[in-house]
Amino acid sequence: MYEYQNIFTRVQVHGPVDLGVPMRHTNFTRQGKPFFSHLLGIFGDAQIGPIYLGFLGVASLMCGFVAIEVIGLNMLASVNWSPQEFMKNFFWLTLNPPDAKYGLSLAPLKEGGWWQIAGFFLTASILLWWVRTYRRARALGMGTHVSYAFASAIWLYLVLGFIRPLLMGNFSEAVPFGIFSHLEWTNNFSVNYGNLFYNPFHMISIAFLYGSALLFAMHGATILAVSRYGGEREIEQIVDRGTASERAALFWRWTMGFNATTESIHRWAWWFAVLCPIAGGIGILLTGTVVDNWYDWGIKHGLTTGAPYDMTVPSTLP
Ligand code: 07D
Ligand code: 07D
Repeated sequence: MYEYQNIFTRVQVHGPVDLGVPMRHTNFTRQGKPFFSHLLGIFGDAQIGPIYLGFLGVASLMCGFVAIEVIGLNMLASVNWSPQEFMKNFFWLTLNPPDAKYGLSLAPLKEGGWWQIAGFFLTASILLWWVRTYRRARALGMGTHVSYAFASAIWLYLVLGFIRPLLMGNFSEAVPFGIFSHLEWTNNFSVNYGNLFYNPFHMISIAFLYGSALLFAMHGATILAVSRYGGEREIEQIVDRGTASERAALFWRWTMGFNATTESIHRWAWWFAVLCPIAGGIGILLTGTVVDNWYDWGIKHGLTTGAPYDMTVPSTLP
């Protein structure tokens, strides 16, 4: 009865390798001889491969490789080509966008030109990968929900690194490539534009971020809780009474009066996840273009009076 109360998937059923459905309308085949991995089977499906790379996959990986190479070699150059220093300082190393004086023009390589080249290839890689998700979904006769979810993240990425800098007339507005430098950029962005907390689209984005975590926890927990009745094998369950699916639904109807359905919970999850970067992208796009200072905006629209909070201990206390 308690065998399912484990953080990992415990049962690994092995059959012959599954080659998947036949492929239509393609010049490419799937690569690699499929094999099983017990270790990976603990986390997911034990069968590895075959993988479909195709033209778009190869093109995307090549562009991604060029981007990482340009970023990595610039970082290595910044520590005098010392591999030890590179490893030691990796989190602090950065490839920065051009200086403000270059506006939207091509900058000399060492003054942001490399950043522009890396940005071009990273973006090409991400967009090619997007088309790949779309085409693979279509080839399998699926909907394109994954592609459109990915597109929402790409929207925020493009706003941060391309669309907003275009509107501001300056690539110096864009995000640097670096672990801690991109955090500093995020902090500076908020400070320079009067604290992002007062940006209503940042608020909406946060609500969907937190909401996504909550929904993910509720859904994951519910399905695990009925996996002892085979609840993760949804399809056989949906129409019958007394099944895992019905218990899962009744649990929420009894605890909060309302329950999602096995279909609608995934629509909730999709919309919460997708609306996080969509709202975020709108918030970033408005910053510096329409609103220069979110704190002043907050005062004007009654979000805050502007009076500083007194965080000191009141003097009446002992
Ligand atoms: C778990 C899926 C796997 C993805 C992972 C990330 C790289 C970068 C670096 C070549 C959830 C792989 C990382 C490929 C390699 C170089 C130099 C997704 C999962 C594991 N951030 N951010 C991180 C990116 C922005 C912010 C971590 C990317 C904005 C804050 C990682 C982008 C702003 C914090 C990272 C991007 C912002 C982070 C963990 C692009 C506002 C953290 C990410 C392309 C949104 C956290 C040191 C993660 C951290 C963190 C990657 C954009 C803010 C390095 C690729 C500009 C406040 N970001 N980020 O798990 O620990 O995501 O930073 O837009 O605290 Mg970031
Ligand atoms: C980055 C989408 C792009 C990623 C793509 C992936 C690869 C790697 C991987 C090979 C994440 C490409 C992947 C290349 C391949 C492998 C493994 C999505 C990305 C396409 N904030 N804030 C948000 C909170 C503050 C600031 C969003 C909280 C401060 C800025 C989110 C707090 C200041 C920006 C959020 C807080 C500040 C944001 C991000 C609390 C800093 C943004 C949503 C509790 C001092 C971004 C409108 C997201 C945004 C953003 C949360 C505080 C600055 C909801 C909880 C006040 C500048 N913040 N923030 O999905 O959209 O990101 O803002 O304090 O740009 Mg914030």
